[in-house]
Amino acid sequence: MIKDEIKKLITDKTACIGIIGLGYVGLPLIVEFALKDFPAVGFEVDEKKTADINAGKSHIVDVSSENVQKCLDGGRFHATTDFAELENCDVVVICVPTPLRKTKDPDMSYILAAGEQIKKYARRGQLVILESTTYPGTTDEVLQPMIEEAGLKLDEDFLLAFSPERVDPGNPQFQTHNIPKVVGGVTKDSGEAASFLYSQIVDQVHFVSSARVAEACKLWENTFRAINIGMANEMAKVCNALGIDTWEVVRAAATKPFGFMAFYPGPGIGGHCIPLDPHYLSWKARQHGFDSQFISLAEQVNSGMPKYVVKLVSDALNTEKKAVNGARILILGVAYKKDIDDMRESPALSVIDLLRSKGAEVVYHDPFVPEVHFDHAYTIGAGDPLFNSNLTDDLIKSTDCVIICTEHSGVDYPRVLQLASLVVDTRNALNEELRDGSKAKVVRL
Ligand code: SAJ
Repeated sequence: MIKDEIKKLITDKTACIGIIGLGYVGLPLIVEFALKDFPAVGFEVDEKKTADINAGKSHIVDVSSENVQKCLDGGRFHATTDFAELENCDVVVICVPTPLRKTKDPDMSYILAAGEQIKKYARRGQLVILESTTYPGTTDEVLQPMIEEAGLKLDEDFLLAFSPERVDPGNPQFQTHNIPKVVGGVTKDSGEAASFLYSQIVDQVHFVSSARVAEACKLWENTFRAINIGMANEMAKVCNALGIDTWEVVRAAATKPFGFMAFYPGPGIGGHCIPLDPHYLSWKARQHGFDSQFISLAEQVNSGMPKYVVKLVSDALNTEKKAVNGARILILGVAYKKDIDDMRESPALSVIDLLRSKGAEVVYHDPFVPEVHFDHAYTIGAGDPLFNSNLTDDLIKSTDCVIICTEHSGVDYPRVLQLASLVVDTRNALNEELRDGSKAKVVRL
């Protein structure tokens, strides 16, 4: 039985682990296996990333270069762009991006490219696992036929499973080994072999009955977040309309020790997971005649937040007898969330674009982001980057409005409140004490 053959290789730690894609998911994973003395080969299409890793350099915040070097020193790990080495791998884990097309449909090109390489070098005796977040059915409808086209039969020649990545970059409390791992096989043997593999590096493996259950589990996790953030954003508008302090309400609700989980309003949702993952689920549901109203409503509310923020700014300027047109506006924090440098899908980009299309002059200060690029999805500035401005007294004093889009730590908010005339705080970065001592007028979501 191929399951027993693969499990024996894993037990003996002679199973060669191949991982396609050495990004924020693949690199931590392969280092975990290599540090546990498994022979491991990392597959990349990026020559520089490959060379850096083979030189003992990590480009991922959660993986130390020391650990990469330690794996290399063990002589059983290296990175390569030569996919022919897949033939030497007994396990192949796919950790490639799953973005959206402009039409908000799944972009499966990275998974298909990985599948083609696996098919090209497939041989008897391999366990293939997909970790990339995708719609239920991908593993058995897309990957299985590709490998079978190589003349291999599932359960006799190869095994196939899905296990969602749950990496939370920069989270000091949860790293690969202590984040429970959900695993589902296209067949029972596949799921058992994949679970046994992960049990070598993860404290808790949660076995489910199929790859589809595992695929759907991941999408439920992140759709849960998108919808609840959408509700927080809608509650902010309700509280605003009723003249109630949103943040005081959610803080009070969060005192309930059960049956409530706090989410907070903001200028919209960014990142490469939450804005995208729900669309994989709704796309697949639509193929089966079901239209998910919650997902589209959450998308509508969340993607409408930049516009709502700009209206708050416009109304606030109006009270000062100023227009957005011609106003000089400083954005504090442009990364998609606090204390990181990631700009992917950041709502600050939409806020800046909307303000500039209304004639405002926009500058930004973000200690994590040296420059901001706008692609052609935005009205203004495609190809014309904005550069980080130092937070000088003159800069703050020269602005008609400061907008806090991301509440990075270490920003001198008291100084901003003393020198600015108007501050729009979309993240509750300014506590009551700061607000009470402020010379600037403060407007909040
Ligand atoms: N956001 C809000 N209000 C909230 C929470 C988040 O506006 O109450 C915004 C954030 O500012 C950000 C976006 O939503 O722009 C996404 O934030 P996130 O906290 O969900 O962070 P991500 O995108 O890094 O999500 C990842 C996900 N991890 C994986 O998919 C493995 C998510 O499942 C995690 O729960 C999340 O990290 C986390 O908790 O850090």
